[in-house]
Amino acid sequence: MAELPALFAEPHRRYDPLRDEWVLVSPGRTNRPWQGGEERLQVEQRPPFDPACYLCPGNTRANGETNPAYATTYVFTNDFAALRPATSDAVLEDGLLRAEGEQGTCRVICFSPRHDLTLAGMDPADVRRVIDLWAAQTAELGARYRWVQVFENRGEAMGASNPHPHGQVWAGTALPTGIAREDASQRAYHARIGRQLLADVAAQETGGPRVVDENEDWLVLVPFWAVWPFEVLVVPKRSFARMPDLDDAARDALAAILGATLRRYDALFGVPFPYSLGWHGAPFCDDADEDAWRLHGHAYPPLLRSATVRKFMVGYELLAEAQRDVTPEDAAARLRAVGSGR
Ligand code: H2U
Ligand code: ZN
Repeated sequence: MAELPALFAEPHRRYDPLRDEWVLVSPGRTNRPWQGGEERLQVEQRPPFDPACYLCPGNTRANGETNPAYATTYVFTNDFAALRPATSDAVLEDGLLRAEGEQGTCRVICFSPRHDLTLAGMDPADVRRVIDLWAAQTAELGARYRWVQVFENRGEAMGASNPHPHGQVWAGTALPTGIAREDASQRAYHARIGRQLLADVAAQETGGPRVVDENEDWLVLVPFWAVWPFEVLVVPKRSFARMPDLDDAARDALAAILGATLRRYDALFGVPFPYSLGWHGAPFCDDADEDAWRLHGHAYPPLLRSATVRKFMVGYELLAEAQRDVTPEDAAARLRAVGSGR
């Protein structure tokens, strides 16, 4: 591997071309003494079925509905949905004060009937089933809504309410702020250069110091501009605008590399690694630019230097700009080194 620029050993800023923003990188700061809070360790043995779990097959949820005896995956409308289909579409404009009604829907996706499994521990064939479901949900809701956000919050540190393997999908009529930024960046880059922004990122990063893993169809890397310590970007090597566009081969290859990446996470500090993981593809707007967009996944884990010390987005980050201590190159090297075995 080529030598890293000397700049990377000193405080410097890096540019995120997807979100059009900067991050401050301050290498070496993790050596500072730490007398602050530590996360509680979440290593508990879970049974395959928990009679008190509201996601296990056959159990009753908070609103009194009963889950079917599902054998693979199960989707239901969130009983405490943040978006609902039949809400006001009124618009308020009062000087600087603006508001608009937002319609949508929120669903919960159970990845497995097994309470004790995680995506990292599931067989590739079962992860493939989850990918197929993510794709189907995206296609179905994309017919009605402009944005479909598929995601998983895992672990108490990320606010997950239940250890049963599950994710969520939220769909809404507006283009959320972060997506609008990614949309504008990819459109502008494609219009200017004639290639996809993420195709060029993949081409430039392949074989480099920030790659964590790759297979025939996918590249997993710690982005040059990563904000979270062990953040990764999952990019297909071929051009797919949205998850439903993935062909059979790309879905199988994704099941393999996603499981492997999440096992690297778990191996890093020897604990079930908390994270938020989600997918971004071309929006379903009438004027969507499918040529500019490339589907990709973001994983944002909060842990910084052990199972118990997390990164906080506070002070300078909240008031000025995101900042990180471990360089993306160091993070990638550590994720490569831990391996992805079961
Ligand atoms: P999280 O673990 O990421 O919070 O997702 C679980 C979701 O499940 C959460 O959004 C919903 C919560 O609203 N839920 C139900 O829909 N029914 C229940 O009986 C409990 C939780
Ligand atoms: Zn359960």
